[in-house]
Amino acid sequence: MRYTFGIPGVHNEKLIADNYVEAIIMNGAQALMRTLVNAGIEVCFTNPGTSEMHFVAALDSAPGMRAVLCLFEGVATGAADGYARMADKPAATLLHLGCGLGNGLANLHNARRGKVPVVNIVGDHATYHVQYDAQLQSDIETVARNVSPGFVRTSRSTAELCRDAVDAVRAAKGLPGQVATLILPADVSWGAGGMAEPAPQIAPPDAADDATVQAIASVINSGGRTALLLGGRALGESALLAAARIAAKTGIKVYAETFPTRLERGAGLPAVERIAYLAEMASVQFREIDNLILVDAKAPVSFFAYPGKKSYLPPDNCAARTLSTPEQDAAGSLEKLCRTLGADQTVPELATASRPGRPRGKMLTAEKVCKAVGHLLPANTILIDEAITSGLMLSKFTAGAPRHDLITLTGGAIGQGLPNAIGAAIACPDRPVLALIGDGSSMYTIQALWTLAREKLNVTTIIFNNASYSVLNVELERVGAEDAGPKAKAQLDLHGPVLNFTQIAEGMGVRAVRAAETEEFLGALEHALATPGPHLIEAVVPPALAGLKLKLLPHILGSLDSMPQPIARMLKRKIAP
Ligand SMILES: Cc1ncc(C[n+]2csc(CCOP(=O)(O)OP(=O)(O)O)c2C)c(N)n1
Ligand SMILES: [Mg+2]
Repeated sequence: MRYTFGIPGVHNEKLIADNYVEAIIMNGAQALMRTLVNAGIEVCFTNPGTSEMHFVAALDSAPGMRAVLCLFEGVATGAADGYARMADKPAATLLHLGCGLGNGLANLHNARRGKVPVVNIVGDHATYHVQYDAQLQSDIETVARNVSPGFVRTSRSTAELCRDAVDAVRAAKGLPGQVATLILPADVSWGAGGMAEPAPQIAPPDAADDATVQAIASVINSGGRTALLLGGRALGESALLAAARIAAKTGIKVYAETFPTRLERGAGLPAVERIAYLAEMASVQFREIDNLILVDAKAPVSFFAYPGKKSYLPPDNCAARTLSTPEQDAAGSLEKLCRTLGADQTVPELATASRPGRPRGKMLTAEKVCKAVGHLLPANTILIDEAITSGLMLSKFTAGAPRHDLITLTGGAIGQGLPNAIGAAIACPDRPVLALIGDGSSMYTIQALWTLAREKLNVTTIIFNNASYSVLNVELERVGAEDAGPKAKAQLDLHGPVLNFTQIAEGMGVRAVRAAETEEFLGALEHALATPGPHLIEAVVPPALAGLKLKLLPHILGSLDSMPQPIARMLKRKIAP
């Protein structure tokens, strides 16, 4: 606290004198760094340029701030996202003007959709330089607003900088978590007279009020078919336990949103079924629901529009009501509902410990990789799923594995998984991180491997090399795009040259193994999980959905609606458990 200034109630002359001296010698960047550390921000994921040099120089004045260089802005923003998901507090980024921010946008989008806090710091030209419209000049605020709608601010002076930073931290951390963008002109950064600020006070969120809880309890007690839909912060242990108690007491269903920011799961925790990605399958899940209760979640809509198909997934006769909003305390609200329903002593149903056996058969497939993951998953793993079609069986094979956290692609912008792995490993250095990534997805932010190596992070990456944007072949069928010829199909195909991820990884300092056979893969995974530091396993597999399966899928999906519920349910379990 020696460096904080003007704290109400502090009348210690020595402290004030110290601060006065510091204020004279600190520039904006140094004071900003101290303000960030005061606010509990311990890591900055950087990709700097000339306008950020004073911020970079100030890093050495702040022992409490770890700086992690990322070789593309999308890696820095995705790492900040992964960090916050696991640390439950934001990291900072450091990006270079509008172009650097633009490069980082997709993963800031994923963070925004996941309601993840990020303090996004973007350097800018000096305020007086703007009028000359130099080469890198662009409208940063406009770029930022897309991912940072709740807080974009260009700091105008060194004197105001740290108050702006505190406002940014407050905006990022308050619920719902968000990307707060602070634009830092070079002269505001190098200007003298920076004064660090203390951490912002952030009021804890309220639980749902009594009237809302009563009304929802009445809906549940009314006897209609009801489901809870849990999203965001309702997917942590205490919220899940409360929901499972309610389900055990009242017989209602519990669903989780399709792409959780962070889902706690595995043996000893309640197992929740996620809403399916494919709208036709989600409709099967909703078919018998009259009341949908939202807990930090939106009523589900289809990921894309498809000709002739509904966008809004719950059936017309299903009423959606909100127990708690993203601004509120999801777990507290569920616990309150649990007490109101007299379910707080009810024994919840929990996933029992069970692992799949060792996968057999010579040829490796995506399904066998998922089975091997379930077979070997270490306790407390942070499991990152950006495997797209290759991960279809992952949930099934890991349901009874030791307790773990699952991170998924919240905003649908691929290239999230590898950067998330950096952040998650830095947030939780004692936990194993296992990232399952599609070959296509990995190439958006493949430079993340270099940061994994440089920081010596305990991350095992499995890349599914199916030489395809396989899911887009499914989508091609589903949207009914007819007459797709060789030119069209070439846009979804990654042959010629086939990527060699083992060489790519080795070139960035990550130990890598290529496996096309099951035993080879199992050996590589066992070794990677037992040996510290980053590892990459390139799993050479055929596309999970190909040939007859791919041809039949649109027909099966198209006829689900007219099938009896037990058959539709069984098919859903088979295709996307
Ligand atoms: C930023 C971004 N660009 C493009 C897409 C469109 N897209 C969705 S999935 C996909 C291909 C995924 O391929 P891969 O990771 O290899 O998984 P597979 O489909 O083979 O299982 C693409 C290009 C996207 N979702 N996000
Ligand atoms: Mg692929």
